[in-house]
Amino acid sequence: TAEILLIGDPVAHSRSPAMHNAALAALGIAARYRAVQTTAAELPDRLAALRQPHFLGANVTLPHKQAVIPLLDEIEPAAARIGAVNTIVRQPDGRLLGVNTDAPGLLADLAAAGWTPVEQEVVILGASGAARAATFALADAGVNGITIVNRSLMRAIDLAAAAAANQPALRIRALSLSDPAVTDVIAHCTLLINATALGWHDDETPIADPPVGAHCLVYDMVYRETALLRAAVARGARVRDGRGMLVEQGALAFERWTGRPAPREIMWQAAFGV
Ligand code: SKM
Repeated sequence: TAEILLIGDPVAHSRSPAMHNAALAALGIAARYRAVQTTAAELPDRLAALRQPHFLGANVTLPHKQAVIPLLDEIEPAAARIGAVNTIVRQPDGRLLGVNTDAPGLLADLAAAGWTPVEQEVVILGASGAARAATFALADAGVNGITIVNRSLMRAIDLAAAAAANQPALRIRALSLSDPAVTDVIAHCTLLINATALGWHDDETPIADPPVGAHCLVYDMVYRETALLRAAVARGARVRDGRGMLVEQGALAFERWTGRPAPREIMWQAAFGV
């Protein structure tokens, strides 16, 4: 049986195994998808093992999306630009190719929500691999401006500089989460994205009560109802959780590993049961 791994830390919460195993079964593909908790110290060995012939590839999740890059043989140009990999495709000769399906997955789900990039002022919370994918995807889509808000200002500046080098016409800036200007930027934004992992536990949120207006779409990459989304609803904003993005980034990865169209409805049903 062929294998696909989810490499991250933590991974126990992930819906990817249920989602991908249902898709593999539906298409009669003799492979299984398995989450393997992997520390940073274990990462090189985990990737070396992935070169064995029975592996189709892997997904990579927090906190390793940037750290895997130097361990791969080839990075697709889009993933190289983003500086984050969430999908590894094992080539027939054993070489490992790094791909990013988070960026197109986010754009596909935003489009499904009826969102268009015209006249958009975006705030991205976080500067992780997922935040990098969101920043480059939205910059390429042609939004007006992006503000990256992060606990570590250095990491936010790094990401803003990379995106600015890529899209000189884009208005982009970086703010520390503790900067008083954050309140005003959030009040005026039209899309607020949580790209941090804060929200997996009920009491966690990147911002307790974001002062979003009713004109704002609040998008949480966490794929459950979060405290952030509840606070946004109370403010009258539109909200969307990360379920659609999980399915779409997974479907794009599945198509790369198997060469077959992904059964998106089966994947949604298996992951979320509705
Ligand atoms: O990029 C995705 C990853 O492919 C899978 C995942 C999950 O299983 O929770 C989350 C995102 O990081």
